[in-house]
Amino acid sequence: MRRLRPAFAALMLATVPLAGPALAREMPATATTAPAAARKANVVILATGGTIAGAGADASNSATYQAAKVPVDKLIAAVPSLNDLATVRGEQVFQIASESFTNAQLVQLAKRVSALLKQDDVDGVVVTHGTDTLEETAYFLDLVVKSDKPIVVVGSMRPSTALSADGALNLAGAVATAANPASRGKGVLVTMNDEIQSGRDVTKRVNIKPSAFVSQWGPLGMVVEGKTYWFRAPVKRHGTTSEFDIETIDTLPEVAIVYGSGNMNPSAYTSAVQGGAKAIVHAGTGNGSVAGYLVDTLKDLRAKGTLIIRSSRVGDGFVLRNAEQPDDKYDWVVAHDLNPQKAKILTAVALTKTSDTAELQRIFWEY
Ligand code: DAS
Repeated sequence: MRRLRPAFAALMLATVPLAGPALAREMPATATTAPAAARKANVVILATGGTIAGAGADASNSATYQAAKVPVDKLIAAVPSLNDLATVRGEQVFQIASESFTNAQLVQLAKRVSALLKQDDVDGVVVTHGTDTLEETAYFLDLVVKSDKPIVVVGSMRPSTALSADGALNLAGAVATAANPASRGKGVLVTMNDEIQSGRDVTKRVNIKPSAFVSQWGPLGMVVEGKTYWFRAPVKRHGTTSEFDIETIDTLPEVAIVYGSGNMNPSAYTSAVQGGAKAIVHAGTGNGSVAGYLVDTLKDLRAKGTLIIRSSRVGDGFVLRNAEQPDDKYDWVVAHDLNPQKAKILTAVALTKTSDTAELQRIFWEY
């Protein structure tokens, strides 16, 4: 084959759509292609703000910029190849940096997602979101939206104005994943940096690079050039197998996190309860350890009705029940492998149904 001059080859590549019919024709004969009659999936993009909607003053600004500036229609218009992947439309639910999310906004977003997925003409939902609390929103939706249709939460680590911005490709990956029937029943998904992560497991581990999002049990798969590749499926309850339903939840109880370190002050816990917390997630050192001089404070708070959940400030692993502390004796709960922020979400959801510690511990084992 005549060798193409590099510049011409680059031009050719630039005109190849990200995915869709052209790529399908080039797939090997063994690849399965959807029946010609199959319509493109209908995907709704719910925009909430964040860096993926951010804008900086200069292309060199990959970390200095303003989040939550670009409206959803511009996000969609910036990636024309989305229309090769699905029929998409956008709704601007919020325009905020995600560190500012409140429980009321979490509930409002989940109710909108639930309502859309009940519609026969909606095949999947993508939520564009800031990265700071993306993992909490993804887990919340995983717990309370009773649908097996794909829900994909996506953000970006660089604003669209920056060199090597990651938002457009992350959004394309999210739409491709939401449009693909193979994504059904896998719980809420997060597509960042070509990987498909479980909304339950994923966490933001680095604060300034595109590979920021990781799951200690590994990604579920990858999305590359508009196609999804799966290697794992979740085993924890979610969506239609969850006992929780956003249709029956209007508010979430207050849950506080107290971060463990040396030289703690018991007032961090008592003031959280005075501030309205119904439960405290102790982000303990190591295996959810509790300083000896704190034990009586936590026992006293438990005796007065506050739930105590032992998590860990350590990113990976899981807290063993009755190891560092006699949880059975103190009537405390362990967060298993959930980090403190995920444990806070599950505790708040669980408290909409029960405050029984045996039930809470069962819920932490199962979700
Ligand atoms: N402030 C961050 C947020 O909105 C920006 C981002 O990373 O999306 O979560």
